Amino acid sequence: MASELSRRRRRAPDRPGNVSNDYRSAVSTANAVLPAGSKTFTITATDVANNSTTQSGFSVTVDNTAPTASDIQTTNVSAGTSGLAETWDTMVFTFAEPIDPSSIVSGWNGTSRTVTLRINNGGSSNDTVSVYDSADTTQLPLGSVNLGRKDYTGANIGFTNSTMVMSGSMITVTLGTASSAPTTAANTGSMIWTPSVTATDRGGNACSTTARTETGTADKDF
Ligand SMILES: [Ca+2]
Ligand SMILES: [Ca+2]
Ligand SMILES: [Ca+2]
Ligand SMILES: [Ca+2]
Repeated sequence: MASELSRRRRRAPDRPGNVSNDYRSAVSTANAVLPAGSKTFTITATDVANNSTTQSGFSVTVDNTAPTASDIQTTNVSAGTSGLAETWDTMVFTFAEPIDPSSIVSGWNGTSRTVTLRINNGGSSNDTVSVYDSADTTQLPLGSVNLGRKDYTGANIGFTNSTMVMSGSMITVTLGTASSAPTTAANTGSMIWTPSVTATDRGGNACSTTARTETGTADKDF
């Protein structure tokens, strides 16, 4: 795998009026054999008369490791019904390392934003979850979650005005308003999350699509 230099963000100091600038370069592939870890580098500027100056003291992190799925969990809202997907229930996608939020939504910095969580009726197969944009038209590259059971819904449901926020290696989706009523799972199950290769870490390494089963004792989700 090619070594990738992590992209670095530069934020200008806040100016009067709280106008700030955020700039990032494209991913640079520095060297295919650089070992992972912190590396220092210098920048040399040369003018047309060949006068040059070199500035040291810069550093980057080389990341050669593809991100992977670590865990998938749900929570049930306080006083909610376990096994029933409801407003304020959550689904938590945990990666093995922080991923680049802008690989999930272009320009996203990880702060709370509106999305649509869909629970798809699997019919004779298990029900599944996928996450779409706020308009419920474009699927986000959070992959697909097999809910491990068939009785979370009998119809395709979209939870509009759901929210998505990133913290460390976790992306938490909090359910919004259901387009139709889901059903309550009659018993426990274990979810299986298959991530999307479109998600990347900050070094641009594509996520492994190896599926990950919910950790812990089988329980009712949502
Ligand atoms: Ca990595
Ligand atoms: Ca619930
Ligand atoms: Ca179903
Ligand atoms: Ca479960």
